[in-house]
Amino acid sequence: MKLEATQLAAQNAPYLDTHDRSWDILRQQMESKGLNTKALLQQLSDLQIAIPSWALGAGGTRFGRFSFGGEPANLEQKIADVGLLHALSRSAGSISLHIPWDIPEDPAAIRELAAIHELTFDAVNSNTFQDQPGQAQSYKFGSLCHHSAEVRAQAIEHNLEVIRIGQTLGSKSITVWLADGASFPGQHSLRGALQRTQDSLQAIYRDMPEDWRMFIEYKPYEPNFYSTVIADWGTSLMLAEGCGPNAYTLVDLGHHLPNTNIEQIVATLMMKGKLGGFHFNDSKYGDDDLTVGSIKPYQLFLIFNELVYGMANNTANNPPLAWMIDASHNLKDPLEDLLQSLEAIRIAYAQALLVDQEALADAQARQDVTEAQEILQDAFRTDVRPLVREARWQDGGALYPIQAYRELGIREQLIEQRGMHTIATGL
Ligand code: LRH
Ligand code: MN
Ligand code: MN
Repeated sequence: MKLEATQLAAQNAPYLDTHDRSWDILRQQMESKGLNTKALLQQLSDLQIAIPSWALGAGGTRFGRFSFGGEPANLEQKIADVGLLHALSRSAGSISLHIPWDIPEDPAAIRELAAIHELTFDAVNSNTFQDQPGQAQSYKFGSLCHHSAEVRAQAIEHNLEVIRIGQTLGSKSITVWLADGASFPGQHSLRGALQRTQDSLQAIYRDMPEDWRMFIEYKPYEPNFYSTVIADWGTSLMLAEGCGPNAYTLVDLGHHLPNTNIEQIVATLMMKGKLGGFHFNDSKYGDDDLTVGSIKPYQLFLIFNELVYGMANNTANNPPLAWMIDASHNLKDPLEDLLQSLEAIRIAYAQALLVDQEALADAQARQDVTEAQEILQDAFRTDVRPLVREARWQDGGALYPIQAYRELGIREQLIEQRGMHTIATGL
């Protein structure tokens, strides 16, 4: 199904007055502080977030997976779902595919379908953390790090195949996340595994098209519980530098040990021009993949504050970032959940755009710690929702996306079309 502009306009009509009143107040407040509201609206409108194909079904854990009903069963339906999210939010303009879960049988037709929904293809993701049917070698003991040259060759070839598939869709980057590691001390040589991973990544990089980028994701633990080969940003950065200028570190918010200062990692990577992309989610304990902003919204704001600063002071020529939501869980309607995440990301970005960077630099130079904190928290505590809503409305989206989604009966229609007992491919 596809939402038409006229449907959304009719849906918005009764709520426009209320929105206008709150927007007027905020606009005046921002203008009195010397902020350029037109520029802010444009910056918000430009922030487009990729939706991973594996987040569209009800997620799960190894303890169970509960169907939500109306979940997408194939790539065409996944594209339609992201199209719905984009029509409502105007902030989900691309989709990120996981191979082999989403191999396009007819790439030209898939591209055409994506264009109908105004979507492009973001980074493609390789998968060497599961064995696929008919595969000659097993990844049980690793892939790019494996002791056996045959396993490594198979994993390298898979990544190159993912790039070739991505090329047929117009994608320009590959994200490599490895489950490789050890669950017990002594299981493998820590140094040997890292060296082999470096060599394998270099082999992929050598054959990657020149206009492509490679994103190297890190994660401290899970599925391995003693050591992960690419455990942290330092290792990822070292590997990226060992590959070349088109390899970058990718930060997934959930892939840090509790209390890690993620905004500092962002600042460091941007200083080096090596931050390639972001996977947004939220967590209380580990890689919980919860809705963005549901647990630590201040952390999200502080991260965006570094991103905004980094983009405005881009001395190391960090390329534009690849933004993606990487979250899936068991409870909510996945599309409602993604709408909440999209909103949380734009809210944090809008708050960060309100930070008076000059005043902050001045307070820092004077060692006025209180003033510096006041400046950050003044921005964070501003209710920017009318600004985010206005940007979305000007772009033709829904004033209140979740409300619109419910009032238009979208899930009910999806269930009617696709059935009640559906399981989407994915994590
Ligand atoms: C595993 C993970 C990782 C990847 C995704 C494909 O932790 O969530 O973040 O990006 O699977
Ligand atoms: Mn991730
Ligand atoms: Mn993860």
